[in-house]
Amino acid sequence: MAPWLVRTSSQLVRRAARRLLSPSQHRRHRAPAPWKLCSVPPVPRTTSPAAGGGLWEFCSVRRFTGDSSPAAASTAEDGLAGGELELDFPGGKVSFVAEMNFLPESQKERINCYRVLDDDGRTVSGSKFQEVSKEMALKMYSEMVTLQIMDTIFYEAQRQGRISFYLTSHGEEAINIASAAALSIDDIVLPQYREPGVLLWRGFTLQEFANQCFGNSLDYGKGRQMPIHYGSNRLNYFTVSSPIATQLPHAVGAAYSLKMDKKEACAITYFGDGGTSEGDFHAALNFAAVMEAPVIFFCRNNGWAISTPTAEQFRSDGAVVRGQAYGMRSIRVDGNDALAVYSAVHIAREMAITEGRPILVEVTNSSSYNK
Ligand SMILES: Cc1ncc(C[n+]2csc(CCOP(=O)(O)OP(=O)(O)O)c2C)c(N)n1
Ligand SMILES: [Mg+2]
Repeated sequence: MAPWLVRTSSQLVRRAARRLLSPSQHRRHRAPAPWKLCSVPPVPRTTSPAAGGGLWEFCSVRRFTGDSSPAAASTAEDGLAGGELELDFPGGKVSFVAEMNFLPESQKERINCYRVLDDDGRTVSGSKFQEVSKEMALKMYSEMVTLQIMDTIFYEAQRQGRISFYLTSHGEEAINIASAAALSIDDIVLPQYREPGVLLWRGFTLQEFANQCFGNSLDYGKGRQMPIHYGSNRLNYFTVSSPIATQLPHAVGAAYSLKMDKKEACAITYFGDGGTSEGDFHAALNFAAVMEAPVIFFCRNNGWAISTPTAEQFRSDGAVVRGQAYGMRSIRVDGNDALAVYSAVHIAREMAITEGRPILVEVTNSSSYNK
């Protein structure tokens, strides 16, 4: 530490200790300074800037743990015993330590992945999940099959030159259908391009899909968009936009408006691992966390952004740890497991709406680029 800094901090400690020993003097020179020596144990922090706390609450306040007696104060004057100090810093208390610890670049173990079904479709013993009725399970299965067939037909139509562009959701059927099944129609969807199953689940007909892909007169966009850029006001589904990740900040705004209107609904935005490499991802997560917007960030991590593998996009443990870094509850889920995806989104939605907070769900999937 620079000598002047050592001097300054020990002067501050001494001055603070003197104030404690002489309350009248303390009152006379009530400091505008942000440093304050006070008695401990510190009262649980009840006010925050968000809850109406003043600027004072927002300042750094140095508290000594233990006794606030003169004896304790003189101990403080003798030197800074690292473990005995806490910094009351915006966001919570921070302990001082004597060691210099750099955070490691990653956790020892990677974040685990929630699953309910094993590779043979049997329930993993002890797994916790949301029950679905037989009718619901059948509808989910039948929509997954419909999505696969629709994809095959349109993909072949594109290969034959009948439509100019197409992308399939092969391998991501469970991600599409199970997440959609866990939502309510009032929830606003802001998609990327690999989630037509969400629209299918909400009642978009195969004819409506075809109208858009062929850009005919019945297409809601009147042929002004590339194929697969679906959208539906009726079904609360924002139109797919080509630039990756622009829908994320939009979703936060939409979610915040739902919160202001006290609606029993959330916004959900879908994006790929490639979307997490855009600045919009970071802006949106921070914006949502600070504004406490009821939005679900649903990341489909399939390992690739076209020809760029995730290893060349980021070095973090996927997207899930980045949710936590922005102060958001986050979970990693097996994207091939419809029951796990359904359960995670069901709970995420409940938490987002009842607690007014964003949630990040990262689903892993390794099959969509192998088709
Ligand atoms: C801002 C922007 N940059 C680049 C592109 C070109 N592009 C289209 S799809 C894509 C890959 C996206 O990968 P990911 O988000 O992981 O989605 P996936 O295709 O894997 O489902 C890219 C880079 C784009 N559409 N927008
Ligand atoms: Mg991807």
